[in-house]
Amino acid sequence: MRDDRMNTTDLRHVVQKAVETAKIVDVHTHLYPPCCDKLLLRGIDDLLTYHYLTVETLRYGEIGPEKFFALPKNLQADIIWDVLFERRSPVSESCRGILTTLNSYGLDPTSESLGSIRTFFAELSLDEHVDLVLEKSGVKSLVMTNNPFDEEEEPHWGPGFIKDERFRTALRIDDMLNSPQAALKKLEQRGYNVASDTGGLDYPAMKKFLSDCADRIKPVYLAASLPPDFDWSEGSAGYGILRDVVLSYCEESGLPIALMIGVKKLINPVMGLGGDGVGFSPVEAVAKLCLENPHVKFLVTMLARENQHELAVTARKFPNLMVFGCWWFLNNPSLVEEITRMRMELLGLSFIPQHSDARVLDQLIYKWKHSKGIIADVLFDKYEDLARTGWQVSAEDIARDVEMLFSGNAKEQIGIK
Ligand code: RAT
Ligand code: ZN
Repeated sequence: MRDDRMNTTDLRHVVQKAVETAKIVDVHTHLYPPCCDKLLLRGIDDLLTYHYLTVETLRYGEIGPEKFFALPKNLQADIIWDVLFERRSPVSESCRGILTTLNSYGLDPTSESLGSIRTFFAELSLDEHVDLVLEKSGVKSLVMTNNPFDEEEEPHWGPGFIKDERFRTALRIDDMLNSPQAALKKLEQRGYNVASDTGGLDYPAMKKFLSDCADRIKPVYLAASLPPDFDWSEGSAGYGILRDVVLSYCEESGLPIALMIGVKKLINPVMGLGGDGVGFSPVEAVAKLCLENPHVKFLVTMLARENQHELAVTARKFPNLMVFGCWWFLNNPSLVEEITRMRMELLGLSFIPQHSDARVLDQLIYKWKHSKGIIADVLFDKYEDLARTGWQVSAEDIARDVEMLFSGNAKEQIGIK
């Protein structure tokens, strides 16, 4: 029995402080280091034209998607501001995120015009902006999404690309899994020897490509986003590539693979990045993968709410399965709370509760502020439940647990300090 008992008010205060000040390793974003300049989205127009907000705007039917997307970014932002903030209350999570972010800069969106908000951002240099956001959000390092077939990004993959240790790389291999023939064509164009007698599935060439990419950008993991019907059995889509290229490379290199499962791509293509949907997936595929590849580390997040319980139960059986984040359509307070509570009850502290998925630098501020508030509440409730059994946690215990949730577990998985 410990004698440093805390009353409820102190306990709440200690938990809140520990979470608020916790440094974060953000395991999945779409950000870029300052050296990529224009690739890194930032500021009010990028915040407002985030695809989560464009689709919310288009729902009101005041402008059609074709006409909307043909406009320049600042005019799209004007429309979004008008439709979602001026003429309605901005109650959705994505809208609230804009307000939290602006507040954190000391900007008051109820009195400030969009023009003066734009001026505030225009006066920040790129480096200042990055430093300010990382400081405000508490993000110590973050993992990007690096697609070797992205023609805008790949030319930046020089030595400068991996210099800034706050921005870690992840090799995104969707193209290789989803359209292997097209991927191999691109390999050929880049000078790889692709065997013609393999029906477009030259696994050694693909593996060599992965290994060359990894040598260039030193990823902390390989990653793929997968459809709801993703399966892992002989003959299923992408089975050979996953087994003989991706998992084989992961096993040899020791790099984990991050699987993001449950996205129905482009259920409405005209919405672009906002056009994807969600579907329920068979979690057995994840269990089989973990069982048959015991030396590979799997980081898994699933998009459907209905998959969360089975995924957490599956993770109890597999130490090589690390569940992470409340992804995309799940990153809403009610769902983050439900999922985090359930995961903690089933997995203790052995999960990575959240990632930001930020596409715009400034989003780190609100995505983490909102998530941290909920994770702190869940932790506090759990410690209170413990106190009712007579088990007291000390401030040191709390600091240790919080560190695991916000950075320790991630660092261990992806092998960074
Ligand atoms: O959250 C998002 O912005 C999505 O559009 C996707 O990028 C998703 O997170 C992914 O990584 O595929
Ligand atoms: Zn993402």
